[in-house]
Amino acid sequence: METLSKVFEEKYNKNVKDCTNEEIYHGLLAWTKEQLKGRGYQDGKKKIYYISAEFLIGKLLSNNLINLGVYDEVAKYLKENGKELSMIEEIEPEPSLGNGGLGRLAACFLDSIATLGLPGEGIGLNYHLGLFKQEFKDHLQFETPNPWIEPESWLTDAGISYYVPFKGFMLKSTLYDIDVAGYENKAIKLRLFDIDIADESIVGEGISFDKKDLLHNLTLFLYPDDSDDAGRKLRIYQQYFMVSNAAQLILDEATAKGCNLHDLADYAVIQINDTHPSMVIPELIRLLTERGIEFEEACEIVSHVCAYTNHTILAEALEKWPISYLEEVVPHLMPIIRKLDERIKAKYPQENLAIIDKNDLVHMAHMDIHYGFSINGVASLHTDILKETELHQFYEIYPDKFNNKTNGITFRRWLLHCNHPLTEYITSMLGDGFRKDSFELDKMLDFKGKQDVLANILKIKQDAKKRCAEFIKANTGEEINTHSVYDIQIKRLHEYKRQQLNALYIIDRYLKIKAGEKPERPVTFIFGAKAAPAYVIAKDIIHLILCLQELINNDPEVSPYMKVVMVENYNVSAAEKLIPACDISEQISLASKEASGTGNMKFMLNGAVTLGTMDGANVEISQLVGEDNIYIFGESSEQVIKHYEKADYCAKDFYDKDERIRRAVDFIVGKELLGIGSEEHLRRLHHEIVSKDWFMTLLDFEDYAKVKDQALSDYEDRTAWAEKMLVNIAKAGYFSSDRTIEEYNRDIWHLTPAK
Ligand code: HBZ
Repeated sequence: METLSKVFEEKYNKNVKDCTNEEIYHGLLAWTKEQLKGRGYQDGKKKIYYISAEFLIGKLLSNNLINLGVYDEVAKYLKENGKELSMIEEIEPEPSLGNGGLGRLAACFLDSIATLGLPGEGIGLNYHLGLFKQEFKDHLQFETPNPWIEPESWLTDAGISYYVPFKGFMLKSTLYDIDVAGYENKAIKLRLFDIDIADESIVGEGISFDKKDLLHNLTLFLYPDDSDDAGRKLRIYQQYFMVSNAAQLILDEATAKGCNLHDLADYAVIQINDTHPSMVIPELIRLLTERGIEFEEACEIVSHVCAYTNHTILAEALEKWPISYLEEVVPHLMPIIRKLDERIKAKYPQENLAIIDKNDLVHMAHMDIHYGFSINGVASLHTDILKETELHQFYEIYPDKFNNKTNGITFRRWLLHCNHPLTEYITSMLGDGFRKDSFELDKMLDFKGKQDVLANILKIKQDAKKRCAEFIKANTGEEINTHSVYDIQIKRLHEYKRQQLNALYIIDRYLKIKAGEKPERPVTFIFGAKAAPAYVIAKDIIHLILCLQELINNDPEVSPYMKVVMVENYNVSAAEKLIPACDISEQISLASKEASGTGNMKFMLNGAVTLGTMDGANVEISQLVGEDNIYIFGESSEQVIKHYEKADYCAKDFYDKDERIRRAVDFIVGKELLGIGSEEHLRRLHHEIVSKDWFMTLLDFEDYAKVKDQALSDYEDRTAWAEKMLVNIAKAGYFSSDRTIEEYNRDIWHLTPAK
């Protein structure tokens, strides 16, 4: 710790004892960056370039200290000097460079690529104001900018720039790197492109700004509101800026290593994370032909370099750009895209295989599948649905391109960093082999039935619940009962994820308590979710939850038995505080709609029991833990897909014939909530659920309520519940992103790990 002490002396001319927490944070930041520099960067002939519009990396200090293997030493050093590392952590701003699961997955993958010693880097954009910061006012979500780049930050100017051509002008980029430490002596880079002239002062009220002022706004926000044409075009500008820079960087790095472009596939493999980076395909072809390669050969080369990951079957999330937009933003790509489309049409005339459809829309995923060599889904069920239904026409012509890569999470952040007591306890039971080989967690099963172990696991959970209650108090002002069951649903707000189903259960329970049915133990229903700024119904659902929070928590007849809290500005840091404390993990999407989910994995690893549908990775979780250790409800994905095919689901029928459902749904527009919230929002939501309910909430309500009641009553047998917790932790090993990345490498990337 001598070098660290020196930093404080040199930077502030002070002893660490006399430094403020801010000074300590900045001193630690500088010191850690120095330590990371000394790391061997993974290099090698062939490299993986993980291109993604999002990297939801979370705060970096503690994670870096853990991966550098110095966390305990630093914490001890600070303690000896009267400081708390946990307080220093609070100072760090969280970069909000992602929306949700897709961005967080990319961040977990970087950690695992580094840890496994694979040569690689992440490539994305340096959004100055990130995704918006969420604020609640009058029970509604408001968006404000989330600046996270301070004069001293994790970013390092890489001294690399490129020119990116747009119609009528060029933009010069600057590249910033963030070092990503792997576990034990390794590191890779996250490379974020930016423009020098981005200007935060153009942001007006909330997150409004002139979307046409591209020279100044290009890298301000992640996914600015795309509810209008200007917003959608801005996304195309951002995407092209990202991939043109990436393509230039990749070609430069490869040629520097001796690549003659014909053999590019020996030097580079690109993983296209969802369709946001898909324009890298025509862009690489453009650059290769500019450098003298024939068009046909350029197509061939690129087809051996690019692989595509699909994260959704929701049609509206699969990007289709109007030709007219592309002509306006990147006219030089359109002749290439047209040629790519003609080549396909010549071979496969079916409309549903076309890149450009009859409405002049360019289907980005179709381009990825035709001109990439691999397409993967993110959980076993999801990949099966892609093959059998959503992308069946492609599976028929390219069966060998399709493969599954079930998602994973980095245990460094989601156990070692966020849950020290549990980590230490597992270490005391198993030794520390599980830190590198997550499958060793399986050995916890040897402790089944051991009363002292079960008691310890319960104690660790109870302590986590106490710490979490403090966080909730600070975030929401609400006091919660630490002996209540913590039932948690944290994820982006989307109708298919069905936060509204949870809300209907809460209403039903409230009505029962009002009618005199007092439950044995209180439950705290915890939510955290941001809604896309232009997603009206999602915002209405937030409004409903916040109104319920107000009504229920302030009703002395009900609040001793249940409370509702919605955490404001849910992000990675909040997740780290909530997940260790969870008893029941809500994973209640309509079956077939959640591609995988990764929160479900974080919760099980921290000893929560899943309440979920047979959707996404829940299916694999249930196979691993067995039916006694998970609560499954609801219609199967096959049935749901049939309902959509036959269009035979009618929400109104459920509403009409089931009085319990009707009472809960009508409560949304009853006098209690109308007395608190906005009539416009509540009526619109009520109407949506009764007359449309596209994600079939009412179909699953009865079964959900039954199974949830069962889980809550099983919770009372504390020993049996602790055993479920133990099995969940033991079986989580499969969901390490190290396993996922090993599979990507084995099946898609074929890289040689550095020694
Ligand atoms: O990707 C999520 C899936 O919903 C989730 O099931 C999966 O676990 C996770 C990782 O594979 N997808 C997203 O998070 N998607 C987005 O955030 C998104 C953002 C902008 C878009 C489309 C999707 O235009």
